[in-house]
Amino acid sequence: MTRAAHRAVAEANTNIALVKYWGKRDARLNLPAVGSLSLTLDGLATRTEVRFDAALGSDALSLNGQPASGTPLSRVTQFLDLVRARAGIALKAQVVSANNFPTAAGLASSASAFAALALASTRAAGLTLDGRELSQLARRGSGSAARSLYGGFVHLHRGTRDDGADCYAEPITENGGAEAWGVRLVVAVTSDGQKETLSTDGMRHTAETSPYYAEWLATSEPDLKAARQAIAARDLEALGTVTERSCLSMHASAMAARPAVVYFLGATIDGYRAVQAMRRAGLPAWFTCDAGPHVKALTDAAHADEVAARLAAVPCVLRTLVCAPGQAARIVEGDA
Ligand code: 2P0
Repeated sequence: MTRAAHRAVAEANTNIALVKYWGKRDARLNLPAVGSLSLTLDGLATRTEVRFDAALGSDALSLNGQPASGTPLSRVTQFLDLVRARAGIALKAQVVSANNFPTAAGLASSASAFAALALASTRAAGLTLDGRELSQLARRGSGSAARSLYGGFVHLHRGTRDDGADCYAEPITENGGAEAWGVRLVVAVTSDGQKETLSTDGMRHTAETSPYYAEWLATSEPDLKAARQAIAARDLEALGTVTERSCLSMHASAMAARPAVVYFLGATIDGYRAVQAMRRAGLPAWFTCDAGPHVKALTDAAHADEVAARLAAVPCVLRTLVCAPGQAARIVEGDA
């Protein structure tokens, strides 16, 4: 391996699931219990540099300009161990990662983080993986990260094999396709605090204790099929309808866990009601929400500013953000 091949920098955008992932069928391989379908978002990205260096005695991580230890570092080390095993190297790495949006604010930073880490670390280790292999690797870091390797609409297949070989992400449209269709995702931030229950813990607890978990799982395949049909037909209303029901089914299963996992704040419900009112007023807008309290609304380019203005007027909404479809993860520095 040449010296230059030891370093690479990658960027990946975050994504929002329209058909949700919640629950695992294998925790060790991080295989999801359900497939999921997402939209990669423009303007919300993680940039990660990985440098393997014989002079390092252990992995080191800098996160948003601060040295990181504890769980973030151990997750990165566990992930790099997979890359090192695959590349047949033992070198430790310096990882420098920064988001251009708040970490752990419900905007799925682990998705962009592990997608960028997967791309940068494999390139720095001299590996050349195809998209399917890369998405399988990114999934080991975080399930939603598998989807952030691609732009536009992305389907992460559940797969059925125990080894996970048929669990991988696939782009449904070219980036340009999603852009040309003109969908938009409006994010209404309702809190600057860290979320209460991390996704991994929330979904495990839901699977273990919720009487509605099996019913939630049963919604997934029909919803994925309906979403794919809606995307193929460029039918925003059909896609929005599936988006909203998938989100609410996921949250219903979590809320029925014992004790309950509730991500909603008052502002989340107010935002949901505002989205319902927009539809009554003829605006195309459909609600979704992840493992945090922020309101997200699927709409189109022509109505995105109006949807954002109406969400901004909801009490306790701190700010809004209009996101266009984002591009695939990319190498920005390093050996080509
Ligand atoms: C999703 N979420 O499909 C769902 C909806 C949050 C709510 O994927 O345990 O951080 O690392 O695989 O990817 C967040 O879960 O979970 C997530 P792990 P991840 O976007």
